[in-house]
Amino acid sequence: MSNKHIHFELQGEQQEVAIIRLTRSAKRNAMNDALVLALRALFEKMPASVRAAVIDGDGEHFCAGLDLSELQERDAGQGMFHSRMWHAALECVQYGPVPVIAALHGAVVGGGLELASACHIRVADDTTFYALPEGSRGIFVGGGGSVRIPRLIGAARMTDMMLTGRVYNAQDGERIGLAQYLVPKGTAFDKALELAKRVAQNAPLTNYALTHVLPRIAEQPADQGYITEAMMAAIAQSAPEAKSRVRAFVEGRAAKVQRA
Ligand code: 1HE
Repeated sequence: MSNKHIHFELQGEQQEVAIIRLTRSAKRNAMNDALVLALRALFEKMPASVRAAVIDGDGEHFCAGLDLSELQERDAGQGMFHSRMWHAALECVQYGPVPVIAALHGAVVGGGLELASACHIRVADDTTFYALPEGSRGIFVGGGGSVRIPRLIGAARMTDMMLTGRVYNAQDGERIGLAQYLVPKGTAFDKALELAKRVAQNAPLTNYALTHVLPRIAEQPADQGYITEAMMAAIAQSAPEAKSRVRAFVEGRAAKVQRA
């Protein structure tokens, strides 16, 4: 399933982890239309063995965002469709079949940050920097950034990034919530893979609840959220896998929670 812009491979004993690597390092993994469509197709046709995925970028930078060389010559209608094409692709990442972990390094800018924010876990190495240069290029985010990024860092910080061109370094990015993990230079992929292998061990229904249901609950008014939660809890508990996992703990056969 690899193509010119994306390398795809399966790892793990059961081929349970998909590795998706952007391979346009000469263009700093800038996303042209072909790459956006290929990303969507990958998530739509994920092999059934896959339980978690890692998205990584070749070279020194995770992703320089939209391929600006394709931005010219687009009228308003085409611009709308183009943005909706990004939305459809990144919806497939966020609400696709499995949890997705981004391995961030170097530039995570513009559409690159939009891609990262569609992932469920972000691991950043200490070369990572985050920016939204759309503000200074006279354009606007179009890949779902205005919806997803404020949910990570708040509208005020995103406004500041776009108005002033503010760049967050790796440490500050982790502090404000752009990444959940901060690791030494060159180790983001290894950490992301380790986490993906761990995530892949969860009951698939629990992972589904976390990636598809929790974000919806978070957007619901509290009284509706409690009802949705109760329904999801009931469905999850009734699955045979949940019953056997809980029984394993009660009978002393499952790992305890370890002190952090
Ligand atoms: C590109 C792109 C790109 C690099 N589109 N070609 N994104 C931006 O505004 C980011 C623009 N890029 C940069 O600021 C820098 O390239 C980086 C900080 C990411 C990396 O710097 P550096 O010194 O390692 O690389 P470079 O020399 O700037 O770039 C290497 C090549 O990649 C060069 O092409 P070359 O033919 O001269 O070798 C660059 O032109 C090319 N390149 N970034 C096209 N983005 C859904 S809406 C989303 C809106 C957006 O994402 S706006 C884009 C924001």
